[in-house]
Amino acid sequence: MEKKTLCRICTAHCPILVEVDESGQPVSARGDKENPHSEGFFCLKGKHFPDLHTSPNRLRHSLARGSSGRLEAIAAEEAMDAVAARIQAIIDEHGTQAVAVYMGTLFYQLPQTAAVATAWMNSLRLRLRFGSGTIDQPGKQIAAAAHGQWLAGSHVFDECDTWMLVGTNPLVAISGGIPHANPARRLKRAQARGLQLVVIDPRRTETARHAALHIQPRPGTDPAVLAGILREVISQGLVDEAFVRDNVDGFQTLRAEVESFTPERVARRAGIEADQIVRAARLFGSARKGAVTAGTGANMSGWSNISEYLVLCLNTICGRYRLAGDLVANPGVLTTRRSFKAQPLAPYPIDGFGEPLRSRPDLSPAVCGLPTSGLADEILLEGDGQIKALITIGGNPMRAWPDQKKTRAALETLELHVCVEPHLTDTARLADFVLAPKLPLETPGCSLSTENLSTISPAFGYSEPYGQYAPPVATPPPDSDLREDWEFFYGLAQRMGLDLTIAAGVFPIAGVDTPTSVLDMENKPSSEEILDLVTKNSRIPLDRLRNDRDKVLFGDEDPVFVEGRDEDNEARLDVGSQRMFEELHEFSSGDRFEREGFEYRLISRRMANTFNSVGTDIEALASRYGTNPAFMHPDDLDREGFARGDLIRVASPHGEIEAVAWPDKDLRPGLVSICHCWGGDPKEPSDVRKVGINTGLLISVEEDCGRFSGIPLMSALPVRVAPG
Ligand SMILES: Nc1nc2c(c(=O)[nH]1)N[C@H]1C(S)=C(S)[C@@H](COP(=O)(O)OP(=O)(O)OC[C@H]3O[C@@H](n4cnc5c(=O)[nH]c(N)nc54)[C@H](O)[C@@H]3O)O[C@H]1N2
Ligand SMILES: Nc1nc2c(c(=O)[nH]1)N[C@H]1C(S)=C(S)[C@@H](COP(=O)(O)OP(=O)(O)OC[C@H]3O[C@@H](n4cnc5c(=O)[nH]c(N)nc54)[C@H](O)[C@@H]3O)O[C@H]1N2
Ligand code: SF4
Ligand SMILES: [Mo]
Repeated sequence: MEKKTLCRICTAHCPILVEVDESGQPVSARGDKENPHSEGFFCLKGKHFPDLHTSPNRLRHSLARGSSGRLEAIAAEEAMDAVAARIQAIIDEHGTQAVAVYMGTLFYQLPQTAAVATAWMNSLRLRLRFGSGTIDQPGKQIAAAAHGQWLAGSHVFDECDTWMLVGTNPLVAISGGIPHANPARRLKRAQARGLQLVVIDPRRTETARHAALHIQPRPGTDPAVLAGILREVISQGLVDEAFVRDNVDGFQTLRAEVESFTPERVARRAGIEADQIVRAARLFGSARKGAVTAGTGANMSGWSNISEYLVLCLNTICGRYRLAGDLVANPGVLTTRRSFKAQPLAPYPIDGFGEPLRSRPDLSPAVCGLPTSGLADEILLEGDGQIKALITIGGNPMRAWPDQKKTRAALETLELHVCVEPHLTDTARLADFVLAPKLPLETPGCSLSTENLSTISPAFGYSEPYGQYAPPVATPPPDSDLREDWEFFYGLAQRMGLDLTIAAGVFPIAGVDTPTSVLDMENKPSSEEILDLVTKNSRIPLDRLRNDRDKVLFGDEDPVFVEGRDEDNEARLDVGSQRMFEELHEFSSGDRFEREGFEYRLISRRMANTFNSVGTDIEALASRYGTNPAFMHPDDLDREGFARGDLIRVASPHGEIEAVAWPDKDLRPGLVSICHCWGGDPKEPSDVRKVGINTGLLISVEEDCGRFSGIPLMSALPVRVAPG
């Protein structure tokens, strides 16, 4: 029987139909062609979503490290008893500063998990919370704090005639930039009605192929390219002067700061044609509606904050926002009911939220959270305040954290490591307890996490009022003893005598009071009840989605228009932030990442068939290359004497890896492009052709880390290559 639900591997949350056998096990999946939003779009990973539920690598029981030193099956309730007692003992002896939590990508994709686990951390007053966001695109939050936010939102893709993407490849990552639901088709339609796409990426990506203008710069030079475009927008007279006059401070500072980035100077620094900067400014600035957005490429290559800040400045001086009286394209479905006002939220503090890490006096909690790149060192540094316990939820540190060897050493040092994880990952193998959860097809869910992404960046989230409820459609594997992720935190709270208050939404919405609810700690709420609470006061009640599963678009509700500015609102956006421009000065003074003898640059990329570490152990998803190859331009391969499939060595100033060479004519010469989150445990011998290699081995968490977030240099990293 086929059942309607949502894929939950990545944030696209594609509507799918899952075939379930008589015993309730999911067998196959396909895109839901009747869904008017996605029109059947899904990907190969989604096709194999059922395999994640039935794979032999899936845990059927929780695990605990026994006296033999091996991980052994343990009943879920017993596991919670033991984990609660161990955490409590550590807190009693060392205080809550000895307990840290790492929230990976899946944490944010499961609304009940995010809500209840956060409530548990709040109740314990845990300070040491780390997330994958600080090794992803932390400049977004930092730049937003320096710049302020426009509370009526940005133009959305479907209404725009220009669009600019910096270091992001939405046709593969399906992660924002172009709306998730069928991005290729949306792009095609938008182009048919005249949208001009500009892509800035050192690789001629699947997305760049469709661009009216593709700028292919040296990696790590986005600040130059963006400053150059800003300068041209200003000198070509393309500034939205009325918007700037009414809403923006710092314009003269911005003009002065970008003045030296002439097209010729940018061309030299970025290795491009000067004319491309002039054209990009014209394409972007002269259109009526549009937006520019950046992705991981622009954030991992050394200049996360200033690149994201310049992106916001470009949107702002071109007035790429909705104004009073405009129709709000997506006023929300499952997020908190709110009004949209044509006014700024003034800039707010970037940092100053508490003590720096003990191991890293340069890294303090900032608006993007605590720096995950500092977590391994913080665990390793002995003495007062050392972290004794780590709880990992929906993440895979051994694959994802930069500096894999240090990560391993840190995980081994812990007194207690608890993973909430459905698969026996490299990280789970090192844990003391693995709490085995049900997977999304076995639990109720909804599209809230993806809708809520709109709070993170322009061009994220849904561009239309879309919402879907996803009931449980499969039963957990036979003879399993699993709980939903959130139930583990509820169970720990009960055992530790904690009260839980959960907040609606997954990410807070600027300018909106988040509704909260106190949980009954005696009679456990159901998962459906938790869903009701995380969608409390939503514009469309979740029950309506439950009761009519075919209705997923809510554009026929009363339209919502942008309201005028509050009378007492005097806030202004800031395009002249000195703290941000300090980074542009540093950038201007030369290439601080250059290292003699390392003539190539390693850049990041995503592979279509795997999602970070997810799917790397599923044959059908890994088999295209069997590994994560080291892509190089064919001319570079010839020059080095490498052929397709050769083993080569790639060395950075911090480490060396063996990888499989692969030609990619779409790369700018001088680059090596390797996908992250592959590779086994560095302490155990493994075949790179079968398990791939971890690029985290090349990355340093000590040098070249970004200000405020600590994001290491994970793209544009200097490397050299040699035969394997
Ligand atoms: N060198 C380098 N490193 C990188 C990057 C890079 O480009 N280059 N990219 C970075 C980025 S952008 C990110 S976001 C991070 C990703 O960092 P992580 O989030 O730490 O890594 P993932 O592989 O996404 O981890 C997801 C985990 O969730 C588990 N999981 C799946 N379903 C469920 C579920 O229902 N419940 C629970 N509890 N767990 C589940 C999966 O098995 C998997 O182990 O990696 C970063 N690391
Ligand atoms: N299939 C698949 N989808 C995914 C993921 C996955 O692993 N697989 N991961 C998910 C996650 S966690 C995230 S955060 C998102 C990320 O989504 P995106 O940010 O879109 O990630 P990528 O597809 O890697 O695109 C980054 C691009 O940046 C380019 N780049 C590298 N260095 C530079 C630079 O210095 N400057 C510029 N301008 N470009 C540069 C690369 O060539 C690459 O094309 O994707 C999500 N979706
Ligand atoms: S893009 Fe693929 S992995 Fe992501 S939600 Fe859709 S089907 Fe699942
Ligand atoms: Mo990410």
